[in-house]
Amino acid sequence: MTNKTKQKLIVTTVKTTCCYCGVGCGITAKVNSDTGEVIVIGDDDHPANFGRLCSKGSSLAETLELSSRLLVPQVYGKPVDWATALETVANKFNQLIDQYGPDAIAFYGSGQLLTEDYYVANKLMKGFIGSANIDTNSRLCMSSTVAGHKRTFGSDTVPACYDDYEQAELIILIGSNTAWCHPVSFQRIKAAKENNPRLKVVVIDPRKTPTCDIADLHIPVKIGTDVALFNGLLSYLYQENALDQEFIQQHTQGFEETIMAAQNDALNVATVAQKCQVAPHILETFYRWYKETDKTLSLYSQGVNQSSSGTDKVSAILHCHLATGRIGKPGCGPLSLTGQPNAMGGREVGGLAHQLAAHMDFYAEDIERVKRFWQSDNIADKPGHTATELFDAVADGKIKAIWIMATNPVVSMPNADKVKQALEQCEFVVVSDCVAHTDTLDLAHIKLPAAPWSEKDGTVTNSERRISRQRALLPLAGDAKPDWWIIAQVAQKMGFTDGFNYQSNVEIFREHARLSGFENNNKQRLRDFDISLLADISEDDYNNLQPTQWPITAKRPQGTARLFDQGKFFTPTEKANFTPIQFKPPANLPNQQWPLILNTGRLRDQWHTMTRTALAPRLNQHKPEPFVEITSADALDYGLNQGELAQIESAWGKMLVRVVITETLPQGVIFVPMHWTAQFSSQGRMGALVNPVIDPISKQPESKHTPVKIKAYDAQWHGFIISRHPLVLDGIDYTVLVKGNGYFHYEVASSKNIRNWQYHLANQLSPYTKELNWQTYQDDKKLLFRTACFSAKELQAVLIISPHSRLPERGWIGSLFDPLRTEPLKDDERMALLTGKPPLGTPDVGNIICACFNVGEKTILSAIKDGKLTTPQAVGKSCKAGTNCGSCVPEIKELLISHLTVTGS
Ligand SMILES: Nc1nc2c(c(=O)[nH]1)N[C@H]1C(S)=C(S)[C@@H](COP(=O)(O)OP(=O)(O)OC[C@H]3O[C@@H](n4cnc5c(=O)[nH]c(N)nc54)[C@H](O)[C@@H]3O)O[C@H]1N2
Ligand SMILES: Nc1nc2c(c(=O)[nH]1)N[C@H]1C(S)=C(S)[C@@H](COP(=O)(O)OP(=O)(O)OC[C@H]3O[C@@H](n4cnc5c(=O)[nH]c(N)nc54)[C@H](O)[C@@H]3O)O[C@H]1N2
Ligand code: SF4
Ligand SMILES: [Mo]
Repeated sequence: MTNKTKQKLIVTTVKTTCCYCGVGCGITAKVNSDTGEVIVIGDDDHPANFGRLCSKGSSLAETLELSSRLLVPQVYGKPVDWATALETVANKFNQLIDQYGPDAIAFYGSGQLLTEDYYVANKLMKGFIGSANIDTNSRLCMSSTVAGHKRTFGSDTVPACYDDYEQAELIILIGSNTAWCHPVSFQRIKAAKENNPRLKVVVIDPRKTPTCDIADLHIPVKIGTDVALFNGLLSYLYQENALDQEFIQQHTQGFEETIMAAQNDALNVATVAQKCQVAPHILETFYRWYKETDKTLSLYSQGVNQSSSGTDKVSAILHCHLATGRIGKPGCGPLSLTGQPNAMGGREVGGLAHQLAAHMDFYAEDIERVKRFWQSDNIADKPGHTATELFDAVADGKIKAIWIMATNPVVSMPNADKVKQALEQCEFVVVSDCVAHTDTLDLAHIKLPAAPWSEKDGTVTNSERRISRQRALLPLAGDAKPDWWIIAQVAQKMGFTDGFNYQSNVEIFREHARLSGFENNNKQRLRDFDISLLADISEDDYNNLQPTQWPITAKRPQGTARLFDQGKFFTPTEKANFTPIQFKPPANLPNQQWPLILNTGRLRDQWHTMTRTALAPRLNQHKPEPFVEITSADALDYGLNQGELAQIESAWGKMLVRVVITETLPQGVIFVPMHWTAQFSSQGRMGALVNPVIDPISKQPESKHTPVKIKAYDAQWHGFIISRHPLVLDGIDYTVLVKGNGYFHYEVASSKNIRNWQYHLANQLSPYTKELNWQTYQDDKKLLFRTACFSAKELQAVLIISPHSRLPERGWIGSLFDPLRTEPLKDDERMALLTGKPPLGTPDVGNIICACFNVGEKTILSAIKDGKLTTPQAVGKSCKAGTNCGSCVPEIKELLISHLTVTGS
């Protein structure tokens, strides 16, 4: 046999779906079943991405490591077999239910569960335990959209689809940093714009984000004022006679009251401009474009949802589409960009505490129907606690046991210190996760190892209602099990044997599909979610299921691209509802004590609480540290300097982060990324500060608006350590861990003096290597200390301490730890470690801008300078940056501009 045929036998190709954002990109994975090696590329045939992947998706293979995984069940800190773990959970749940009733138990799930997992969790809690105390992180994510959709359409329906990107002539991105958070959709819109010069893009965001790169107009609204903006638009269209009166008459109800309320709220551009703090001519331009363009698509995300007026913001956006009849037609409509890979699947199975299953509610007839379908006599008869209420009930001791699956609430919930305390005090905390340590898992009494992406298998639904398969690439590692299996086993051990006797995921999917069509024929209350055509799907067909948009029924066997094409909605009258709404400012306004507003959100290369993305060194180099963005005027007022540290405090908690001065924000607002946790930083967990105010209808927290104060942090010293081995750094005020290629990089700073660093380091490194030798430079007067330690000739760690934050470049020191490097350090490199300056001619790449090709800021800048480059295309040609996923092109443009500004050319 030749080498070539040998290779062929062991490499298999598996088509699956990305586990990150709601774009839901198809992936083609090549798996070497002998070595477990995986290569990931975009699936050319998948209609969500047609072969494209962003930096996160394309580095998925780099996250498939076992050393960080939770691989064995643990009960009170002891590794046990599955039978013991499952029985412990089931017995304790039963005991607590006997003692206190079913509402003493709660589940907290996530849009990162597969539909099959989610279905079983919801069925167990609502159908058999008999409580609706199951909510999910979707409460923090999409619940305002769910509430807005239901109030307006009678159903939680996303009417439009991605094909509309190419057909639209006006795309409005509201509270969405699409360039970083839905990068493949962003690239698709960018390409559509290049192909169709008529297509205009408007970005509505208080920050000037990288998404503004393709904006014809940026509207920097004041946080929380979108209702005024869209009420203003409705009034304007009305006054300009630009409404579709026929559509309003035939297909909607409640218009009169709504237009009155809108006029009251936002009669003219001047009023709106004042409320939104936007220049009137910017608003006028937007309103005019909206009036003139039939094919209008509104894409929106967390700047809309995460607000105490989130539901009203959604309604205000939908109203403008209904009033102009721009819905259910190609190239127009509202389309909420969902965050998580299965945010939509969670909504389908009723993962939120106020829903039942298959888009049913807690109406008597729904309860009765689901009860019959599940053949259970113990179904919940009322909604349960929503996320913030649920953790409050844990804190109050009303909930005695909680099972958290696929989410990290100690980081992501508002008032997260309270959530942490609640879990510390809770009698019984069960957590299912894939990694061994998270801020939440570390508080669990029972730890259950769940199968991650690459090992689990089932379905997910993306933003455009498209159901795709996630397929396992690798066998289950250690004792890890799929979430549906874990939940079904606990159910059976609790005594619910009949309803949970699933042998495989396809059985669950069939049941879910069957329920979607079950008695779905009441003309008064038809349900939009219907995939009944798949109710008897064979195992083979399930395994080969092609990405399809629901509804999927006998009438629509190929799925459905757009809904509401007939102007019929899922209300008893089949008419969509207008609801009179009025702008309300955020609940907690800044004041003398808390003068600034904290806005929070995402970075390009990290996913939420970093449990997966932080494993890929190249994803950590874009923004290695937690930081706060602040305007230069505010920085001056509060005595902050670029690159130094600042303490931010709210009425709820504190954090310590690096200062980044920028003019992309309005004055009075600061921005902090949501990603850092106690696993990666000593004081970077932003959830601790975030106010727990919620939208009264959707109960979604106002995560984008918390009053805070900020002050400079007075460090005695700053420094960093780059080490071949992980270290434990206790007692230092500021520590941040950045995983690099072959090394662990720690940023450190403290207000307390630390003596004898060498001794501490030697202690930490002793488990890994003996007989260290050191080279040290010390200047006690200048408080400078640099040391490098070696074992034989191999570099083990470098420590640099200084009284100020201007420290040597980390990039070139990190590169000395490259695992592929075999030769010992050269003399000039050793010397460089002492002087803190790289040897002459050493390329220092700077922060990574292009994660796909690992190209740093400094490399790009020198390419621009040396080649006199003026376009991103020329930069791409010169150093490849920006030529794969394209997510970094906005930053390359910024570098081009900054170079032009500096050189004045
Ligand atoms: N790289 C990356 N991508 C992700 C994720 C990730 O963790 N990392 N997470 C995924 C998930 S779960 C989600 S939900 C999505 C979120 O995707 P996005 O919603 O796009 O992301 P965010 O950064 O949370 O917030 C978007 C913007 O809302 C703006 N904003 C704040 N307040 C207001 C306001 O009052 N009005 C308006 N109009 N805008 C406002 C913020 O300034 C911010 O730029 O991203 C998904 N994609
Ligand atoms: N201030 C502020 N707070 C926010 C936001 C914000 O913008 N600002 N955004 C909110 C939003 S939109 C969201 S979606 C949340 C996200 O916040 P979280 O859901 O808390 O964050 P993740 O890091 O995604 O947590 C997922 C956990 O599940 C694990 N996991 C991954 N896959 C699986 C699996 O298949 N099974 C199991 N059992 N575990 C798995 C991961 O290791 C990780 O520990 O944060 C919310 N919180
Ligand atoms: S855009 Fe990126 S993160 Fe989102 S699904 Fe596609 S590859 Fe994954
Ligand atoms: Mo989300």
